Amino acid sequence: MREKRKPWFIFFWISLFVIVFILFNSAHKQRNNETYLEYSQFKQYIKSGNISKVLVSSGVIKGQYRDNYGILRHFRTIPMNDPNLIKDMEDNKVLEFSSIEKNSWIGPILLNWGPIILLILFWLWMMKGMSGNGKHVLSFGKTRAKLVKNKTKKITFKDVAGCKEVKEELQEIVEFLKNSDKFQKLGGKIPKGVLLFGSPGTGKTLLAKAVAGEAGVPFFSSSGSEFVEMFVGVGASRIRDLFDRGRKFAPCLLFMDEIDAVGRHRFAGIGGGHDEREQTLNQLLVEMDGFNTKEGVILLAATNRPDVLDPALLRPGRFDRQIIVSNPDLIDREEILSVHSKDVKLNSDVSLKIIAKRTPGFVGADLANLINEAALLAARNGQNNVNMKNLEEAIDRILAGPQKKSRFISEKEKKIIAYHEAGHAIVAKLLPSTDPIHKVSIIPRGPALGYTLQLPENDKYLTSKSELLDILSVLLGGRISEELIFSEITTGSQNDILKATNIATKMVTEFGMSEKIGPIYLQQNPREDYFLGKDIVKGSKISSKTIEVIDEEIKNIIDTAKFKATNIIKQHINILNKIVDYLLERENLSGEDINKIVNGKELIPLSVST
Ligand code: NHX
Ligand code: ZN
Repeated sequence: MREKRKPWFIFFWISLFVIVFILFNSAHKQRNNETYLEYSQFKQYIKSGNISKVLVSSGVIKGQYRDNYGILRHFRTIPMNDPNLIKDMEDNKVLEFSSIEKNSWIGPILLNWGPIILLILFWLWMMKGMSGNGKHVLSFGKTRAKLVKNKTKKITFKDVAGCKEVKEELQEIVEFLKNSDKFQKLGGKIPKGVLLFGSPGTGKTLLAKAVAGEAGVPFFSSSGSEFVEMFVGVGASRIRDLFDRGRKFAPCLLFMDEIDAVGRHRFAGIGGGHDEREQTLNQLLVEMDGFNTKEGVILLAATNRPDVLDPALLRPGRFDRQIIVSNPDLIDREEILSVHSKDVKLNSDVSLKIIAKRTPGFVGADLANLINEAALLAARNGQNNVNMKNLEEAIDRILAGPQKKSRFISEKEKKIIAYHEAGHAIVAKLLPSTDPIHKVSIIPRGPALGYTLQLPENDKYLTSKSELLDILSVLLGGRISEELIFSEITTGSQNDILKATNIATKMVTEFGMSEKIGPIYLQQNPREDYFLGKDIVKGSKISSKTIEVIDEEIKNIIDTAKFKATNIIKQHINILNKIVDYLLERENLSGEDINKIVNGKELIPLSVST
């Protein structure tokens, strides 16, 4: 153990030493005006008959004697190897003499020091609790990174569906880990750190495992949160330990998930920063600078919040490579679905291509969850395989929560819900720049009493201004429909209003879509984490006059969208009524059903019930 580098341990040992020292001292301390007598003096007193009482224990003799003035006093002396002591005492009329057990001094010590000992025990116990996992107290400065052994099944790039480009970029790291000596000879500079950016669930951890698996090197997995502790120095010490282990096992791959937990921008947030976290981050930077690329240790880190990372981490020589793991596209999703459904029996009606099409924005974890939910639904129904219906229900579950068919809803409210959803549906259908309707339902699901689901035809990365305006009209369509039919509005539209307000606000303050404001970024609190942080400076620069214009423009946009939606619904009130009738009859309508109704066709009558 390098004591110098572990202040925490030094403190621990020093305090232990001091406590033990005090304890021993106290055991031998003078008490009740005891006089210390030399052994020779003691013997003289015995011979002169001045000793009245003697208590012999190992290490000390105590007793009472009469001094020259005849006053009774307590004395203490150190025993010597003196076989004649008892005989002398008997000869000189020492009235009482006895010996006591060796360890009897523990009694008074416990009485005096018990509370302090208890305090220490409590402190140790606290430490133990804080370092978690019931590990030994003294190991709390150690990293908890686990050495992941791929003994049973080695994970390779083949097990990672999609992310083709990412795999290509990571291949370079694999090459280096595999042939670290070859690279060394050529004197090439090898990246020390690779940062993976991507939404949660995109498979960053899996990719890291696959890199280690491909290269056939040890893989240490840890999470940034493990390095954030209450006590200053603990996190830093763990970072050091992680790198020490890495060097021992080189060439190897260190993986740190959620690095934003330690790598957060310093001086952000209330109070200007966190001492412990800052120290941990500094230690990480020091280790990254310190270790030699020749050692063959590569740190792979993952985060979904690149914006909060301290810029120092991203400087050359630290995380040289930054790889973006994007959400899977259509083809990736199909691939991922087939990987996850490998061990699931699928009915012949299942088309993973269609499922992939219906799940834009889903990441790997969502898709795994989707397959699992579908399998559970199939099992619940007693089916022997998973069919398309199970998969569709699973999508809806993930998007909006489980159905609540048993919730009792009065006829009056059902009608309101039906008009609300029909309002969304008709506006969505009749406006030009909207996504096709997938499903309209008045069966409660999750927090919603009813819902209208639209799905884009293809993956989309950009949204135009007219599309946004149409989305706003669709969102407001539900409430407008309620208002037109019942001349009354309900509380149910709060979520629609929230979404509409958010979109309109972004249009004005982020997307530069307002004529009066122009292309100026005016978002005050772009991310909640910066609340009261460094961005308040930027945020407060917006003048109150501009804020007024922002509010005005947001209202303008909403009003325009509302006007458009109102016109559509007013002009097609008979279609609206028709959708509502069908909804009340069937509870669910597909996009195809809506198309037919809008085109004036009748729906195929239901054969049995729903
Ligand atoms: C309530 N729920 O809270 C009742 C139970 C207007 C026919 N008193 O707009 O269900 O009023 O188009 C995510 C998604 C709150 C979060 C939906 C939080 C809905 C939904 C309120 C339909 N469909 N509103 C809609 C609705 C409601 C709510 C949500 C959320 C209603 C409306 C919820
Ligand atoms: Zn709504």
